[in-house]
Amino acid sequence: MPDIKNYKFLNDINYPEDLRKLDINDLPVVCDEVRDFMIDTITKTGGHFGAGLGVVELTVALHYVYETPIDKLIFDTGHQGYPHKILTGRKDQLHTIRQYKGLSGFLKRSESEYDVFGAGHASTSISAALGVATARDLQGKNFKVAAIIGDGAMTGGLAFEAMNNCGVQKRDITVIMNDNNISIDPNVSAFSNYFNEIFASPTVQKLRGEIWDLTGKLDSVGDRIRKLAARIEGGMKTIMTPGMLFEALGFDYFGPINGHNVIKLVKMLRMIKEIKTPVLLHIITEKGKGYAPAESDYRRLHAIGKIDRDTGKSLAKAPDKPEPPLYYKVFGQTMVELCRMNPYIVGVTAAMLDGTGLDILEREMPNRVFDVGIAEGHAVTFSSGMATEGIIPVVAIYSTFLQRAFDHLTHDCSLQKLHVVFAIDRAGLVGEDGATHHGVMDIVYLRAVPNMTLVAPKDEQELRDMLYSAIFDYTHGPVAIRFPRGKGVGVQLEPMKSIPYGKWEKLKIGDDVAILAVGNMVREAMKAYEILSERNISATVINSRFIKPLDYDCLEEVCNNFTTLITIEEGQKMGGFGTAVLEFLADKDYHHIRVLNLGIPDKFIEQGSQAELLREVGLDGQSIADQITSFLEISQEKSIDKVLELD
Ligand SMILES: Cc1ncc(C[n+]2csc(CCOP(=O)(O)OP(=O)(O)O)c2C)c(N)n1
Repeated sequence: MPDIKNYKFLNDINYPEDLRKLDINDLPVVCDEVRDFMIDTITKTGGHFGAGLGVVELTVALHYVYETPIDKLIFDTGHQGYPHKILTGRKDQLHTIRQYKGLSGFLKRSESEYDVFGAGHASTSISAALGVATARDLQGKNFKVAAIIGDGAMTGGLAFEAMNNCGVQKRDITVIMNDNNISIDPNVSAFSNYFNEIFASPTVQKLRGEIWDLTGKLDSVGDRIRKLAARIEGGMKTIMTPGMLFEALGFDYFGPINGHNVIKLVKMLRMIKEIKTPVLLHIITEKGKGYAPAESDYRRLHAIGKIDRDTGKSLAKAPDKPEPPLYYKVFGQTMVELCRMNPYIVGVTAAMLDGTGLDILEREMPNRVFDVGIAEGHAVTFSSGMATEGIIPVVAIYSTFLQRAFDHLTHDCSLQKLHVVFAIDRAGLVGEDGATHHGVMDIVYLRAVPNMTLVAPKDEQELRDMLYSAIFDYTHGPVAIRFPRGKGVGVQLEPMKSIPYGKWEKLKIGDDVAILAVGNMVREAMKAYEILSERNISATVINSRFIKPLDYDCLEEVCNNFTTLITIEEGQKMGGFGTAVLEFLADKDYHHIRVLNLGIPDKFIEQGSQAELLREVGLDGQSIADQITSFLEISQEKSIDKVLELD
């Protein structure tokens, strides 16, 4: 464990009860210390950064006012949970965050009783909080429930569904909206535009100042002022808040207040805590607060690798030779080329402009990119609508987040055979973000959808070719292209060409075993091929780039020439590509063929580097070669046993 500085308060704060022993006037120093500790640790280890720095005061105030863990705090998304972890028994382990066997970068019930509800995907907190509040009331228990949600997460439909339901149920629940106007990229929502316009008004600025002063004096002047404050708040609602919206949803709205004034926050939270019906507290914060490089470059410092604390510059060593490009950058650049070829192509993202590489297209052709906010379901149905009118949408969504849009891609897109192209990035094990973010379900759920074509490139050039083919050739319905997080293979990029529909590619010809590998696993299969060759095992390696439809001709040929097949995919094994091959063998009565399916086992995989995790699940070249070797030995023993039985 690295040395922890000599802080005035933080060294003695291990749990919120330690915090609650302090005087309210000590809290600003506590906040400075929490912030300093977080900056010190995370600049050395890497991790989510800007969001946590922005909620230091809020987190301190919440744990000070609420009796956690009896009172329940439910943080949305979880990437802002670092100060919460520091205050809830995990300060000494913060340096392990996002590492193999270390702390999760998000909130996780199994990690701490203070993590009331696990998170990683956005917009769930209000739903979950309402569930907790309902369970409390059903059991006649007595505690407070607060959901903490960012303005970005507020753009997700689930947040609105939950707010709507809160208004009907009228339970004792508090929603704290942390408004920093930033999602990862600048937040895109009519809602946040509305706030911005309101806050720009001079009248509102003046009223805001007055209400802040009043709330600052609440403790000393007591009930009379509290009532006056409430009256002024009431008056302000109609002038300066989206009062109508929140009122219609059944919430009492308070704010906006300065989310970096911890003392005022405490006073406001104490007042709100007394209210027994749905309350929404709107606080204004700054992402990256207190760390100059993060304040000025919130995009880059949303999540960081190891950086120099003083300059904010990356400490990653520059590579000795040029490295292969990142898949998502190749995607973004290819989209520019494609959009230049055809005016009907557009890119669609759900709040991940930078992350998907569509920022590259946006810079070249801003009117050809649509960022719809954290709204994956909407992104898909919106794209389906465009497709009915002849636009060719390329929807770029990470595999893990596309899970949100399953009904949309089934009911709205595939059922109507609409030509929408899905660019499914971060498919496979993503590494440090862990279980909430691995993209390991998409093969399973996409191959079950009629009319869907599902492909996976073996390298970055094949990604380009697949995009080209999906847009110009495979026009009879939706096409999904899954590709991994990280660097390509390093092949020379060349002009795009068509890939024949439904055709696999033989890469190596051997006699002992046939390996059918999907996407990123082709690279590992080729490594395994080399190791197997040294063991005198000769393998055929096939780039099984079409997951749906399978290449039935090639599969037939393989079945007629081999008695041992290996399938490899970086996705859940249960119901995935390997299962598709087994279904084929069963349908065609190829009972003599022994199959080894390699993929992700039936459990959630935690965080670590991609290499560590591939090793853990046996999907790196070495492990693949070892598993094939022992499988072949077993096969051989079995066939000898069979011969003996016959004798
Ligand atoms: C369903 C889903 N889509 C996308 C993401 C990726 N994502 C992580 S944080 C984030 C922005 C959240 O913005 P906000 O709620 O305002 O929190 P802030 O970081 O500004 O504190 C996004 C889009 C996600 N976590 N979940």
